[in-house]
Amino acid sequence: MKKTISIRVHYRLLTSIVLFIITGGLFTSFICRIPGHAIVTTNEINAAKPNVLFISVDDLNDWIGVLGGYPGVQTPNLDRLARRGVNFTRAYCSAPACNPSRTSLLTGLKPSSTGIYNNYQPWRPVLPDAVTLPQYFTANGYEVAGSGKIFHNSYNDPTSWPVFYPVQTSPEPTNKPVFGKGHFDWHPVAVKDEQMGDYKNAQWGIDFLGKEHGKPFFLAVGITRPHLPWYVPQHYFDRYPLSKIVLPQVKENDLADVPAIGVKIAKPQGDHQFVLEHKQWEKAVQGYLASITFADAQIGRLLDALERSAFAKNTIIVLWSDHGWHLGEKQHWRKFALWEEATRVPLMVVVPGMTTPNTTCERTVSLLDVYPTLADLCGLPAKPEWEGVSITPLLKNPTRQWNHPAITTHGRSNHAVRTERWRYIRYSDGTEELYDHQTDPMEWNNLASKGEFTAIKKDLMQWLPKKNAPTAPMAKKDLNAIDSE
Ligand SMILES: [Ca+2]
Ligand SMILES: [Ca+2]
Repeated sequence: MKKTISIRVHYRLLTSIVLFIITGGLFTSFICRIPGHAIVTTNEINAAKPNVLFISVDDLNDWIGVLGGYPGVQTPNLDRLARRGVNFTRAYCSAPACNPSRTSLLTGLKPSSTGIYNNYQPWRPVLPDAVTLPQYFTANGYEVAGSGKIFHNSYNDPTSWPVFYPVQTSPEPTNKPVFGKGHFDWHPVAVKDEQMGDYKNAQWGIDFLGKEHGKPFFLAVGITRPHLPWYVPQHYFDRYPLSKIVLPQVKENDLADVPAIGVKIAKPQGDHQFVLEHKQWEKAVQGYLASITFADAQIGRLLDALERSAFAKNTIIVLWSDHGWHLGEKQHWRKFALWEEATRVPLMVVVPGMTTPNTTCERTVSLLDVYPTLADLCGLPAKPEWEGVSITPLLKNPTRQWNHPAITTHGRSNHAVRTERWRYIRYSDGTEELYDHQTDPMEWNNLASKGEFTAIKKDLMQWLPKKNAPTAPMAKKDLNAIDSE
């Protein structure tokens, strides 16, 4: 009898251990209280699997303090986040538009492999079997939740989110556009921060962080500003008096040495001419800066919430923007181009126990690397279809050698290859641009036609994608698509 009980006890114990191992010890949500300490949840106990706070910002270029794109920009929260871990100074998007950039990051696939190049291409019908980053975390035992703009607005993926709080709308001026055209517009709105959509989407994330979680979580929060229109509360505009606005440097005739497709992309007779004719350049720059500082404040609220939560010490933070933005450089506005301003993005990563505070990494990395990196950091198995590489070695040692140029694709067969020194662009008709960032950070002098750079070009060319997938079907004509068929 005694023996039977003992066997039963052992059997129960064994079953519990097996279940604990199978589920990663996460299926229970018990709470224990250690005398003199705050409540400790299973989440903290299960230190092997960190949580992930995944923050995306829309249309934010390098105009943040730690990237130095605009002197005097006020981004105290982005700066403090960067200083908590590794700030990547040469991070680039896979595509300079919302939908293709986000689809690439969230599926781990290059635009040139999927044919998702533009904003009006529903990506899910093209990639019915793709396992997205949130899906992969769900499949691996994570509690996954999203708030705001993660996928492109029109093509959010319901199957990716067990829990999702959609993009909230923001108040807008009654007589819009005020200074611009369409949603290419900028003006203060007489509302409190609390009435803004991004405030509400960040708040949802803050509330999530304030709750108990029995499993490790993957929380994605997408901030929509500084995406157009640049309508944010007055006090953000007040921080950037018009008299102190500094305009981007633009070289006269900069487009003279740019191939025809590049000139078509820049469209100097479009937004730039409009801005000049209506004397809006300073005001537009002010609107972008105000929108950046507004977005920064929402990110700060989220970071504060994480810091005061039970998850502060066991949560990886990754923050990225989907692409950059031109505000007149090369007589171009918006994204939709293969130059530095449109392709360079903020990317900062904090990994407790791994990254060193105040670290800068100058190696070229791609947003394509985010998916394999997060999987790697959380101990989840790599999948052969992923086309990026885990940048974990750089998180451990940001100055190590790294031979992975960043590739950006804009429309079919138009690519940019970025190494630490060079930007090489090749368009679908074979025309080229080559810039030496050591001497020409503004990309003013196209060296592609000069004989002495033949070997350098040849070296850069080997990184061009071998496959250029046909353009996937478009739901409607995209005026910003360079290869609208
Ligand atoms: Ca965007
Ligand atoms: Ca030029």
